[in-house]
Amino acid sequence: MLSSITPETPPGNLAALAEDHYFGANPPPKDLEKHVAQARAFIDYHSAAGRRLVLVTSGGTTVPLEKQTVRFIDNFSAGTRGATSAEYFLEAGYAVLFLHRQFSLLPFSRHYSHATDCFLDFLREGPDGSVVARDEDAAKMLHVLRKYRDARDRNMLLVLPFVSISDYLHELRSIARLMRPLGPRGLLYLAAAVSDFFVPPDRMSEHKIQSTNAVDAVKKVGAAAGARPGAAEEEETFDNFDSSPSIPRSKRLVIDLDPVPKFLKNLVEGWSPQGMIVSFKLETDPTILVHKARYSLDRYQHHLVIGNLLSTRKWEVVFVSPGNPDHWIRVPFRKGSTEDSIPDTVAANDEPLDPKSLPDGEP
Ligand code: 9Z3
Repeated sequence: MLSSITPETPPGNLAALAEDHYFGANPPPKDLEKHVAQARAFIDYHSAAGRRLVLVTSGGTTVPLEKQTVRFIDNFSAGTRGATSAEYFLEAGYAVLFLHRQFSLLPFSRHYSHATDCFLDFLREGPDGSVVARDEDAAKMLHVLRKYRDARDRNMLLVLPFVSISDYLHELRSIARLMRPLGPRGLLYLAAAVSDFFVPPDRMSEHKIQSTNAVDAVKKVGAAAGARPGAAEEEETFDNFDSSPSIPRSKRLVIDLDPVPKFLKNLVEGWSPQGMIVSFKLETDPTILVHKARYSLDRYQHHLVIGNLLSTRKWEVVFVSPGNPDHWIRVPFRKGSTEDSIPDTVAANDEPLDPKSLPDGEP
């Protein structure tokens, strides 16, 4: 497919070709059709009610090293920003489609999972062998429980999981396309920590990558006993990179990754052209954060990039939007976190942000 690219190919066609190539080569997650059916019903329901709907993506994407995946590369994200933001969007009246990394934090239950304390620590034995919340936790638990029940009973929250980077991209593309009829009532809030690199399927081992060559002997016996000629040799030659001066080649694992195509352009121009699109930019080097966020905005022409640094993301973020000066939201040390301010600020601005309307988060 990519062989049809020439120096004259217009940039728009290049993006479409890269999209066809990526989605053709990387198989969809097995539950994609089921998820699409659930997402369609959810979007149609809220669209008919004239409600605003936000797709919140959350958590890290894995990069599998094997097709039958035993090992994968992962990242740090626990899904705190996504899960917390989802609660704020519900509070602001949005229906929330929560596309999250399987087993990462979820709205509402996040208060009692992945915590330093086990959820059982919030409970005690009540009269007659019943289980009740501890007195000191009961008020907060009741508050969270009511919000959770309300969201569930009013069909305001749909939770769909992904695991790998390709699962995530397949799900994102399908859901973003379904959101098209919502026009500007659809908000895409892309907080998931998306891998920049992956192993393409044609270079991925089918089976668990071996750390010793003990299996070679078994294969040779199998080949000698009548297996397809050459099969053992093909397997043996699976080796994903070059040579090392100190460690024998057979003992090393060198991982050779391709860049994940940047699909934000396809999202903005094709999948959901009228939706309001908010992306996050994560860096560790403070000297490049704003520059990278601005670059992303200029390149993809969407509505808002929220920049954050790994080490300070809970206390400060920068809003970068077209035609506006950079706007920092900072929360005082130990007085909440940026999650408390971001969704309200975004929700208050359906259209390109006016910095005058942003809350002053300065300590
Ligand atoms: C973020 O920057 C999120 O704010 C965090 C939230 C992942 C830092 P936690 O889950 O962390 O609360 O622990 N998300 C976007 C990261 C990302 O992958 N952005 C891409 C990039 O930086 C652009 S879409 O290139």
